[in-house]
Amino acid sequence: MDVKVTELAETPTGFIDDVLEGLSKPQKTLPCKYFYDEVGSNLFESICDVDEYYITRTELQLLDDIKCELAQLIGPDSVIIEPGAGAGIKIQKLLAELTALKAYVPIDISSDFLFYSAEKIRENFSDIEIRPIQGDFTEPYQWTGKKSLTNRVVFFPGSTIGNFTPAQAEQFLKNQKRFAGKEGAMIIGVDLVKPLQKLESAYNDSQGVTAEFNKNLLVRINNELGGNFELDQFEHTAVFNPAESRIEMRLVSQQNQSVKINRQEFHFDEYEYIHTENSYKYTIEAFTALAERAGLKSHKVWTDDENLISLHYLKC
Ligand code: AVJ
Repeated sequence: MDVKVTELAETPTGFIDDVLEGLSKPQKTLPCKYFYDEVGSNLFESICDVDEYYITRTELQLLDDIKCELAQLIGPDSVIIEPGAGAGIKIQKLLAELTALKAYVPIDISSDFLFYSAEKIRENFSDIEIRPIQGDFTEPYQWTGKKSLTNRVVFFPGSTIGNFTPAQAEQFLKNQKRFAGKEGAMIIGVDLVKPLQKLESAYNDSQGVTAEFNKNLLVRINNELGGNFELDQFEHTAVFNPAESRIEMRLVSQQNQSVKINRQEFHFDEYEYIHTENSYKYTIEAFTALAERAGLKSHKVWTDDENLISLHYLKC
């Protein structure tokens, strides 16, 4: 494969430091970016297929419906940057419609997925320049190529923005705006507020895929950091926190127990939990207001028939 992968500088100690720090807090917590090793990225792809998880399916359909309009807005000779590109399925809908795209820049923390998607896109769209970047997209990134690439569009679908708190999301959008430049734009996918039952079942699927995805964090700590979590002694739950308008994913200790990581011991009371992920839900109005606070102009918003999700075209 002739796709050159750029790596973002990452501190090799990041995982262990983040884990020890997170588990030392009064409310134990682990950063959700560590879900996505190869196993976890595959589990996430499986989540996208479970009946209860409506986001991916609905957004793919919406993208299909509006792809011509989107391509017109993006215009010719653009560069598309996709933070957290994953398997790169959504972008392929757009690539088919775009004329004279200059480059596609997928960014992902999982190098396996990055290679896989870059190769797939290379197969289907041989004339598009692909510049994958491996790393954590919340860190600043930049070009390594000589050409300065203009007409940049940041493509951030899938409600990934929901992993940030609103304050972090605003900061993220500000950073992307600076990166995209004056003529730049952003396409952001947002999961909308809806009845609690529908939200909670999307994160508590009956096949248990989300539970396995959540527990993969403990598997990684055991395998990579010498942890001794007993996987059966933690239970996955996801609850909607209405005050914060977010789903909280948790791993709940089933008994009074201690766990060792790297000779450090952590105590869990019965029912004490590790907070592993936030997934914020917005109204269209609330998200538009957030984007405007970040200095972006809301150009157009689309939603599906059931108002499950929205896609926002924002101008820098
Ligand atoms: C990838 C962050 C959009 O929050 O819905 C899915 C991750 N976690 N099921 C989401 C996730 C549990 C997902 N995002």
